[in-house]
Amino acid sequence: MSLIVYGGSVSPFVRKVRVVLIEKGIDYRLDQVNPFTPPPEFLAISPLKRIPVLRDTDQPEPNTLPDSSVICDYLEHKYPEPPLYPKGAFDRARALWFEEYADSAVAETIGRGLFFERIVKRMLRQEPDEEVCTRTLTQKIPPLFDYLEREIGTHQFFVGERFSIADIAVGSMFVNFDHAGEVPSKQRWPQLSAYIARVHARPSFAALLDEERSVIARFRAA
Ligand SMILES: N[C@@H](CCC(=O)N[C@@H](CS)C(=O)NCC(=O)O)C(=O)O
Repeated sequence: MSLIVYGGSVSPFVRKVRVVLIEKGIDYRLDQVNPFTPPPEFLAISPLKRIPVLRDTDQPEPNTLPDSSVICDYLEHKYPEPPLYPKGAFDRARALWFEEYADSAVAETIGRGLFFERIVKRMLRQEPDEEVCTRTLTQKIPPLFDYLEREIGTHQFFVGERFSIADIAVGSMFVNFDHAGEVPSKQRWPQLSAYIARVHARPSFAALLDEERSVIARFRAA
């Protein structure tokens, strides 16, 4: 097995990489790294101290790549089948835009405003600040989800009616929303809500959701 992913399984960015690997049917090993207490050698391969990092032992050293978007793009080029990026220049760029939207605004809002409060704080044996969560749910999330609702409309997937990196990135951020005990309202965001259920039902996402829910349940019980 030539590929090692360094990171924690509940990170949405690590999950993006794992979904790509599963969708492409590639074997890999996950080495758990907590980015907040990383082993000293991790800093040498992740200058921004973030997860994930990929190591490809088929390559001579230095053989590591940080950043989920860089890693997913590398995997697409090394293992082109099945393609997870649209072929046309414009569609490909649109898929990268949805990836960016998910990785920046959506990740920040769900990550800091909900997942950190309800899950990470419990891991640290601290109490969640439900006021922060309420503000996130009532003020910050609605415009983000309204945009996704408009864009998905009656389409199966975000770009070109094919599952792509856009769906992997968006779907991945919504797993953390789910871990924080939330689902998008079916009344306000019917299309987005059905789309997320569809994406999470894919075998790649379903397998990881299953694995992660048992980790999350342990923290909830703690
Ligand atoms: N742009 C990066 C973001 C990665 C990221 O922010 N990972 C978080 C975990 S979800 C992390 O390592 N945080 C540690 C820190 O910010 O110190 C990517 O796509 O890989």
